[in-house]
Amino acid sequence: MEALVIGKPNVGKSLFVINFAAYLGTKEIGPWAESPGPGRKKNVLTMEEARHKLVSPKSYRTLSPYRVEIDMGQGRQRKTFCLIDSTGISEGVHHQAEIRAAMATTLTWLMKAHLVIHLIDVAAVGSKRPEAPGPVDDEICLYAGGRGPYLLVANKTDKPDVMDNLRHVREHFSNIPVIAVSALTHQGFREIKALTLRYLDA
Ligand SMILES: Nc1nc2c(ncn2[C@@H]2O[C@H](COP(=O)(O)OP(=O)(O)OP(=O)(O)O)[C@@H](O)[C@H]2O)c(=O)[nH]1
Ligand SMILES: [Mg+2]
Repeated sequence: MEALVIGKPNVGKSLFVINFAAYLGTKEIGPWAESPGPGRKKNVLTMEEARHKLVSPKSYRTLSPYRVEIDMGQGRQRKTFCLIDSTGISEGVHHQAEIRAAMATTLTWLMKAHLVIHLIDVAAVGSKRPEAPGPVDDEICLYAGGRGPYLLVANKTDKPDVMDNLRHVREHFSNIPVIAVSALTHQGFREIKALTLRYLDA
């Protein structure tokens, strides 16, 4: 099973993928390439190296979607799946060809992933920052939610004064549960794990 982590740039997809994978017992990330394209050198990173290299306050840090193999449990209880980190999806057509191509790869994953984990930045609600929830989130929710297993996740709940924003997000997406998480503090990971396991068994 492949679980795609998708959302606008900078919402915390990479930190979520790395920290959730670590929470589930993963010890390394990779093979990972600095940028897309054939013949690029690929590395395996420790979780600490991955946080250092892949997480950044700059938008479009992740240009080369990569898979993280997750192996949970042992023997007959063993469960495996793949988490996929992706490029931020933003409104409109981006002026940089490399970013457009990376977004296209992400949208291809969106069409075939078994589970879609859609992150929004609850701390950015109402701001003019690139990570602020916007029309593209409505479109991802409509498409992925109508297509198959889908989780809508409000990230960065550790940040101050986010409760009003969370209420606003829940009102906006009133027909779907919004799971509050912090990729930084691991808040909400237990719930995401339980739901992911349920979809693995389905
Ligand atoms: N406080 C807080 N900061 C977070 C959290 N998740 C991510 N961040 C920060 O938000 C910024 C963006 O995180 P990334 O994981 O690089 O975001 P991304 O969605 O992968 O970004 P792109 O790859 O550029 O699309 C970084 O500075 C992270 O440290 C969180 O739960 N809480
Ligand atoms: Mg990223």
